[in-house]
Amino acid sequence: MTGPVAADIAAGGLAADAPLPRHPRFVSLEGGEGAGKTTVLNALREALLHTGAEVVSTREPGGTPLAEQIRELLLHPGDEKPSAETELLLMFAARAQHVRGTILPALERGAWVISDRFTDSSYAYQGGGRGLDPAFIAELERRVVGLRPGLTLLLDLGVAQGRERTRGRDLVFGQTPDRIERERDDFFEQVRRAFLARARAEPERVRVVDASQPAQAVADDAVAILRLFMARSAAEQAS
Ligand code: Z5A
Repeated sequence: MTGPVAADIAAGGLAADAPLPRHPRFVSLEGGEGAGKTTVLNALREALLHTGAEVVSTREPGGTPLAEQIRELLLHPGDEKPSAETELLLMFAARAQHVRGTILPALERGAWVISDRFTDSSYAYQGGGRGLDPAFIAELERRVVGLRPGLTLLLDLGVAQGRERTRGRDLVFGQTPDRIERERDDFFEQVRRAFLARARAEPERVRVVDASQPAQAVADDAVAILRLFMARSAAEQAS
């Protein structure tokens, strides 16, 4: 991604006909609840640190102090239920801050960025799950975000299995499900379908990993995909 593109983002978005740039050092992790993003994030981070790279691990919603406050509003809002539109706009408010405050500065100084969720989650949860118009989400993505990851790993897992895993974790850590985690299974089925549709639409960027395997196998698959992606990016740069 070149300097002018970053400047365009900072100035408030890209021209309507400009394709969204993919940054080769920006990796996102996506999937339904309990898919195992935390384990995979740590494995990718280790693999990158071994190459001597600086690695910034971050998450959405969140990733800056203000964006983390927005996360609290989103996941623990009190008695008033946000509308689907409010939810979407808060996700993008957090993302606008995250991109400018954390992601772009890290990429510009040469670091790798691994984000636990990014814009694909908005297409899946607010588009697929809540039924909001993907064209509206695309417009926000263009105006507010202006970039896509070079690589997205979609950890795909059945809804029931994901629920079982998070229930086990919540029991161990005494946690209670947040507002979105309390949605019904059909909501999460729609989310899963929307994620898989994104992988079909952009197979080169969005790579599906079978997250029903044991944790080590999932992490190994993810690291193998990252290494292949890095080799391909290096070959492209050299040619
Ligand atoms: N959201 C949205 O709606 N729109 C957006 O644009 C964005 C987000 C950016 C974020 O909350 C919520 O915001 C999320 C989407 C929405 N809502 N949901 N649902 P979050 O970050 O707190 O939630 P999450 O991303 O779904 O996290 P999660 O449920 O914790 O999933 P995970 O990070 O993938 O799971 P994990 O913590 O790595 O693993 C869960 C448990 O399973 C844990 O005990 C592990 O030890 C275990 N595990 C992991 N892998 C395995 C394997 N392979 N086998 C067996 N057990 C495993």
